[in-house]
Amino acid sequence: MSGGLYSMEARAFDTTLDMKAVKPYGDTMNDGKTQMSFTLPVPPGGEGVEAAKLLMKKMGFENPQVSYYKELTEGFTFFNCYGSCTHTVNYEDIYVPKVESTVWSMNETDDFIRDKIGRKIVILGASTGTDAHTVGIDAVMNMKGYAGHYGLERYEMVEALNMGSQVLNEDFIAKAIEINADVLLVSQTVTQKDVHIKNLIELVELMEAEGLRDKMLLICGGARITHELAKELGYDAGFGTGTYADDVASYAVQELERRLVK
Ligand code: B12
Repeated sequence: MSGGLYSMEARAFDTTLDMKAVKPYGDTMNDGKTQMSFTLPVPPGGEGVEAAKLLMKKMGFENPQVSYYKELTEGFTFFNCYGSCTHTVNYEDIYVPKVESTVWSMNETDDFIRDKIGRKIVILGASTGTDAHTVGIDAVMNMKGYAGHYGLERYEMVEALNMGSQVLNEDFIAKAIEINADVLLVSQTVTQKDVHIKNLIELVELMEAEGLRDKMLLICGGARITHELAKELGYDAGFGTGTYADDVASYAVQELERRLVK
């Protein structure tokens, strides 16, 4: 559902809604009601609850309440809190850069490759550097796919190779050269002091040094990846949570064809 449609429906539901000053909704428009949870390095008890409430106030919540708390391990307590958010955002001012392509089904993409590219396209993927998270790249590449969307290995007109996780950038590039890849898919779950951002940048630098950067489509993805961040880091596109093979394949073939006709 588009943001526009949603706001029309919400406006019809309650005319006090102002899209220039949006805040959380609990049971009355603009009540700001928010549920929040966090862990504090303090023991359970009255002082801990007070600390949680004071923090909620500092974060801009009125009437903070701690509805549940539990000691996780000695000296650490988990808090589940409620409060009314005092801040608002202007929804109408928001601009989010997105990958520009039409999302096709697997069969539509296969047909497009047959008609416009005339050969199978080669896609290499991996979770690179120290990253051991494989579920994301598997979801996009595996034959069986993810949430009812077949992965790239299922596409008739795609030669897909998934190298798995913790693949060194050097090895990834060497494989890309060996199989003459058209598209590189890099999965990166950004954790631990942003070490994975540095790894993403290093791959771009290595490709530039090898004179490869403009010869292959370079795409990254992962839970904290946005298209905006990917572009900043020197990638052609970035995909985040909720991506399916359909999204990536459609974009990749449309972009490859754009480059072919140039
Ligand atoms: C499973 C898991 C692990 C497993 C991974 C096993 C495996 N074989 O993959 C193990 C136990 C190894 C693990 C380890 C760690 N993990 Co972990 N892990 C998770 C967990 C529970 C699920 C991740 C997952 O599989 N998601 C499902 C997939 C389908 O989603 P996805 O990865 O986002 O992928 C989708 C999109 O992002 C996109 N996508 C992904 N890649 C690509 C690539 C391309 C090219 C494209 C186009 C799209 C795309 O498409 C996918 C499908 O829609 C999450 C918490 C959570 N619930 O999300 C934490 C989480 C990701 N892990 C986290 C952390 C911190 C770690 C560790 C650092 C913990 C530690 N201190 O040791 C280590 C790091 C290990 C390492 N060397 O990398 C944090 C990251 C926090 C952050 N963002 O800063 C999380 C969020 C948990 C948390 N709340 O703290 N983890």
